[in-house]
Amino acid sequence: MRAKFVSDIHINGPEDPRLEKFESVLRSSLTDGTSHLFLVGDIFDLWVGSHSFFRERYLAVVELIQQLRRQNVEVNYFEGNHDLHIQKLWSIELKCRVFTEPSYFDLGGLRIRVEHGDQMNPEDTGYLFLRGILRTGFVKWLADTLPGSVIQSIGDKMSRSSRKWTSSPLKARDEAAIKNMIRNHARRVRKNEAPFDLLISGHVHVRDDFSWQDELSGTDVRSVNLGWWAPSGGAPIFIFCIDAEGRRWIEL
Ligand SMILES: [Mn+2]
Repeated sequence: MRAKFVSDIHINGPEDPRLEKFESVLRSSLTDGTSHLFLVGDIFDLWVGSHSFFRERYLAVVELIQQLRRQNVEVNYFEGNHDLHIQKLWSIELKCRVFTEPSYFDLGGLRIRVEHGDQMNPEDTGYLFLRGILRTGFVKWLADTLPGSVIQSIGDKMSRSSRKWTSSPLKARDEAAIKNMIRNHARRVRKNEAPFDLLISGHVHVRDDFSWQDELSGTDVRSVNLGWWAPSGGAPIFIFCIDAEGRRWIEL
């Protein structure tokens, strides 16, 4: 068993060097014993609907995913706020599992909750409202119906405005406050929704790794935020991995 967790690459076109890096993660997963791949949202800066436009734009990724699926690697794609309504292509054609809400997995003896993380901040009512609109059937229908070039140009605008919605409340705070929000969210959902040993999220672009002890059972609990793939020259890039060697970060 080897599970890899990747999120928030924000690949913004075929020329983006992060695309090649992502492809190399997929390629190495064909031969290194990877059994589970978790794409935890915002892999692409824009992928809306099941339009052939995006399939062709990122054909090498599509083909690598097909190869992984042929080798029975389980691929779980959590939609982010930049990759939306991807169900038809990614689930029906590519045979991946697509999630739009937090979900739980049993892996390597651990109960793991995975989520993109865009519902993490309950105070961000503006974004949560926008999220509701973006996920309606009407927007899904538009995404599958409009020509790809139109989607791309609407998407560019939406992407900018969604970034405004999501990042302006966060930018005003410092990194420590974002980490607090991640950890508070982990404690809150563990108490109010369902227990887990490990929570893996993304979205906030701040890499975090925090452990604590459950007050009642005394068991160890861990919250991991995957951070993001900063453009070249930025911070180092990490993915998270669970296998026989443990639960660890891998620097790319
Ligand atoms: Mn996001």
